[in-house]
Amino acid sequence: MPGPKVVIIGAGVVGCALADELTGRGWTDVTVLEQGPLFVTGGSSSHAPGLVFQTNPSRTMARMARYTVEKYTELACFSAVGSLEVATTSARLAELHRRFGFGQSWGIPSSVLDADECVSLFPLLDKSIVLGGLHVASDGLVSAVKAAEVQAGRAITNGAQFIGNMRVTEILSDRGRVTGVRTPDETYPADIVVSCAGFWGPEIGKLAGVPIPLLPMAHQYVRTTSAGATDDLPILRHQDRDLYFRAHGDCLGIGSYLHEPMPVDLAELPGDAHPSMLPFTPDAFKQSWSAATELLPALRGTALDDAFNGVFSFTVDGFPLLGEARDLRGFWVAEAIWVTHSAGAAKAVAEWLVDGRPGIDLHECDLNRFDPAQLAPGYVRKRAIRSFVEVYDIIHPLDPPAVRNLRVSPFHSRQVALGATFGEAMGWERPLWYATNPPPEELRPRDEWSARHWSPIAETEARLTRRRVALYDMTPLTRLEVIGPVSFLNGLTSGDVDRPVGTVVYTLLLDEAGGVRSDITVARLAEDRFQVGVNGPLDLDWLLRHAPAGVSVRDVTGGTCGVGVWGPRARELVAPLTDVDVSAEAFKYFQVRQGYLGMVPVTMLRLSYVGELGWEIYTEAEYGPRLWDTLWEAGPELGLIAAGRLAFNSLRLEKGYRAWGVDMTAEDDPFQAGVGFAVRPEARPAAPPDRRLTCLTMVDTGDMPMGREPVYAGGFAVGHVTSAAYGYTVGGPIAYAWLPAALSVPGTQVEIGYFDRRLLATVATEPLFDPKHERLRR
Ligand code: FFO
Repeated sequence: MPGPKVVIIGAGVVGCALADELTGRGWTDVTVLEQGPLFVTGGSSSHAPGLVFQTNPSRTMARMARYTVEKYTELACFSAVGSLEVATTSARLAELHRRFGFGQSWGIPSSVLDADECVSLFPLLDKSIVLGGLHVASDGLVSAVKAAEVQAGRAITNGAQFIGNMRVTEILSDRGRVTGVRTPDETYPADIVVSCAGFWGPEIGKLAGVPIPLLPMAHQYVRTTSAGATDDLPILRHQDRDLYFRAHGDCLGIGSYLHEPMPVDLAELPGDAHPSMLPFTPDAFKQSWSAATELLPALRGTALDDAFNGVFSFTVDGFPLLGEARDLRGFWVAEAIWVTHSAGAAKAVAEWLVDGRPGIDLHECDLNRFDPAQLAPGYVRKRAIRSFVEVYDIIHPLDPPAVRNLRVSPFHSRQVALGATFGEAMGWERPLWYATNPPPEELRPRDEWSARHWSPIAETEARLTRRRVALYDMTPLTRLEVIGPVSFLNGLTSGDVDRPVGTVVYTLLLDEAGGVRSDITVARLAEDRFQVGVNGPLDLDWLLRHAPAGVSVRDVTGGTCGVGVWGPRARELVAPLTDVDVSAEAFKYFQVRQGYLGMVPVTMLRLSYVGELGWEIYTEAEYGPRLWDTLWEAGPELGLIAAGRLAFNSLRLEKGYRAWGVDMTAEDDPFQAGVGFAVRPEARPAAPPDRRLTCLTMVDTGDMPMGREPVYAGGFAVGHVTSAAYGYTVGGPIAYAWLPAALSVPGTQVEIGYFDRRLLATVATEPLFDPKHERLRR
């Protein structure tokens, strides 16, 4: 069985890697069409400088890079010269310690060096400006064209066909399924078309009617004359000045991101052999040159030998675009992938195609991860340009993105009036805290990094939620309306959702291998009508993919809104305002009712991600301000406050509630992740999990991890932190971490790596707060 008929568009390093990975898995009917010549195609691979730095905050990106190194080493296309990132500022040195931590978390060994050690690795450095460095011995250099050629060669041996100078001019489809591609002279029928067109992706996307949110940009690369380099020099980054370096024999190559962003209009690319190598703009390089000579004084005696502005892909969030288009089945994309991740991304896509699921969690890279608003060309452009500018910047996980106020809830003006500081998620503005709430009288110390985009007011908001009642904006939570027989949802969920009308069920979407694709709430509003609370566009995608004819699945998030009204006084607040009987007997935990709140028609779900009595109250957007005001005006006697995401996150961690995509992904099964209770009894495994999402309590030193930090036991990295927050009402910092089951035993002592510090932590019995769920059920 040769597998389905596959056409790959593009024979750059990604297209070739994919052809190799597919044919290696027995899908041998693979045709690769390349608009340029083979294998110096004229795309980004043809001029890629080939530096591979594996360290990345993302575990998925780090693992794709690690596989790329392993594979290209095996194929003799990789030279493991190692890498060195130098720090010339104390902030950068701290950042290198943080990056060392990512390496520990993801299994990429590295070490932080002092200035002397840096110079002995890279003798051309001016020691007087170097404070230290990060050395990754397994990083190095790959020739992208050679890697493409070698992988193509193996694919050809296994049955693939490569055709150069063959431009795809049409994508053929029939009733929402791809059927082939056309070139000027020929038609190539196909069951599956994978666009590996790199920065030309948006053009191919247009042929298919599929928006491809990437922006081609030029960046400067030069080669010096003889600079006293040697081929064994590590690759070098000088992030404080947006530069990188590699040896070419005794010359140096210098890449720069220090210049103004240069977005490229595809229509204006030269039609010659190197369309992606634009003329060098020497003026734009002046600053880079002076920064380069400052770091490497030997460069002062050299000249520029060869220089160009090379075109490559940028995306809004820096992640690649992988997966199948939602609206054109069989049309796949593997784009915005740098050489660094080429083989790893190709392997994941090949597994996804052949096995039906990628071997690693790809939610950060999924083509369908965006809300429609995030596909707007202006949005893509603005955010991609920011990605370019910030490529080597020290990025805090809560730093605001380039585009703000794209989506605001109907409560926005009320929140502004209350002094909200907003964060952003999926285009939505979300209050982090409200300045009109007072900070606590006694301020606890907090380290500079975790104190960014944070306020001590979070403590007040958390405490008052537990003591009185608080309003949380739930509008950004993705909500789907599903209309159809219950068998549809019931076939996709881990637990039974065929419960009486008026019931809400917390349940999981599991993939074919039992991995947690999402955790959702299903509220049965009528026999065949459901409101489903999910974790974003990928869940919509999953339901649409599985929906049979006659079932309607619709994202109703925009156009509706909602508040969480939570705290011990929630019932006192809501009862006088609504015709719904909210007594404990009539409206139980995990039930849903519809009625009015004041004059506003509402759907009320009795559940709480913060672990308190109360309701999520939803309505149509036009009633939003009235909904908020109705609650707010009734609030003063009860001490109602508005509260933000910082308090929310602290409270949910006290309660042990998982955040999908952060604490657990499709790589984890429900029992490892601690949500096995949501799985039907007959589907539970016999063997206990080998690793567990584990609750840790920490000694309060003022240091507060943010997630992704390594966890050490016996001197070795044994796991990583997923989420952490100060638990105000449990009286100390909390971290959740993945640990081997043998260590996931209450009382076990571990250490969390945070910058250059080790923080003591102890495995705790969870949840830390209200383990009997008494507060929710009263
Ligand atoms: N849907 C709604 N309506 N509200 C939410 O906050 C969320 N989520 C995600 C996505 N969907 C949502 C789901 N996460 C619980 C835990 C995690 C959740 C949602 C709810 C929860 O209440 N768990 C309880 C009850 C379980 C049960 O009785 O079956 C528990 O674990 O004890 C927000 O991210």
